[in-house]
Amino acid sequence: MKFYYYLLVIFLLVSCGNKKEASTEAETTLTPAQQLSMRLQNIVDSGKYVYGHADDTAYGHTWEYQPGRSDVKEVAGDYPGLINWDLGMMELDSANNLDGVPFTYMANEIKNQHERGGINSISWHMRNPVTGGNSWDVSDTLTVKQVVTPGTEANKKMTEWIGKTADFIGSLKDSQGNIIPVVYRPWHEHTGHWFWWGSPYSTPEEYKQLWKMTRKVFDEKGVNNVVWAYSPDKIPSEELYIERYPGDEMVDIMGIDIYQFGAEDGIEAFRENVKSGLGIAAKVAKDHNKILALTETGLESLPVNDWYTEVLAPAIAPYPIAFVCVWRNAWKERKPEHFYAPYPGHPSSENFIEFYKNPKTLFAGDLKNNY
Ligand code: BMA
Repeated sequence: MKFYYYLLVIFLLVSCGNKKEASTEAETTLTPAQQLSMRLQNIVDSGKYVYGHADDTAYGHTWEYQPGRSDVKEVAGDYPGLINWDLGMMELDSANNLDGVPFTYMANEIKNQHERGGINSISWHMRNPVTGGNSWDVSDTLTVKQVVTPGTEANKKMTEWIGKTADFIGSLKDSQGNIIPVVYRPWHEHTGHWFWWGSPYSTPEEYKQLWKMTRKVFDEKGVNNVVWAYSPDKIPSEELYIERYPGDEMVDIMGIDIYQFGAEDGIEAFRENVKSGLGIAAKVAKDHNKILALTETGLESLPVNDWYTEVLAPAIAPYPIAFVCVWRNAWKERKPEHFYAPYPGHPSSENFIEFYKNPKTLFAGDLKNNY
């Protein structure tokens, strides 16, 4: 009897060992991007979502570039689960991005966020390659057409610009030299009128070409650490959500950007916009078998003290999002009213701690331990 028992133990040990080997092998054959996609899918399957904050560890309401600091951590005790970074001005070889963040600092903070278990996402407010203005320069309505027409100056310039972002993203590494996967969300809010790539200034086909040329450059360089996110601004219909969608082979995450404007008087419209916009995105994401996210949101200055628990959390609760990301907390010497997460002493702080304690919200520590 004892003999059979030992045999059974040996058999179990051997088969567990094999399984472990098999799964390690499977993990190593996945690209960094596939690993992050799986992680995001696991998060969705758990019924929880990651809380994100743009530029979180670069600066906050009362400070700039002090390693280790974060308004979110100083209020809630942990770093956000996701931090968004912006590559605007990288195209001009500037040392700092459009909001002043040095790209070397950014790369280091992406590493820190990754090593604490968190996720990074990246957006790109790039200049207008035809006028020389910024992303918001919509004075030339043919910019997109020129950019996507092979052989034009604008097309050459943009191909180079995309190459610079691909090199940066492809070079993001942790302390062990492993490539760090990121969510990348180029050409965002294209259903709005404020960026030169917005829908009034291009045909759907031209807009899709922007994506195609971007993917071509990244693929040719062999960049394999990008989970691609598509994120229109709020839209009234499924048709409009999909009208400029570049295709299932280009996109991993279907997102949407929806902000609240106004204080108490803006709550109802925000609820409606999330219900319709995120509802549409959720349906389309399901149909296309993609991950859903609320890629940008927020209420500037947080004039509604319980916004996080009474407005945001209930509005997004019905939808299977992987993450929700609020915009940045600008340093008060630059833009005093421009913040979306509370800082210590802000009247919303207590409420934010409640939001942090909500079992559905995931911060960096939760991700490190469980996902
Ligand atoms: C906007 C504002 C701007 C900023 C831009 C890119 O929403 O925050 O101040 O330059 O995003 O980050």
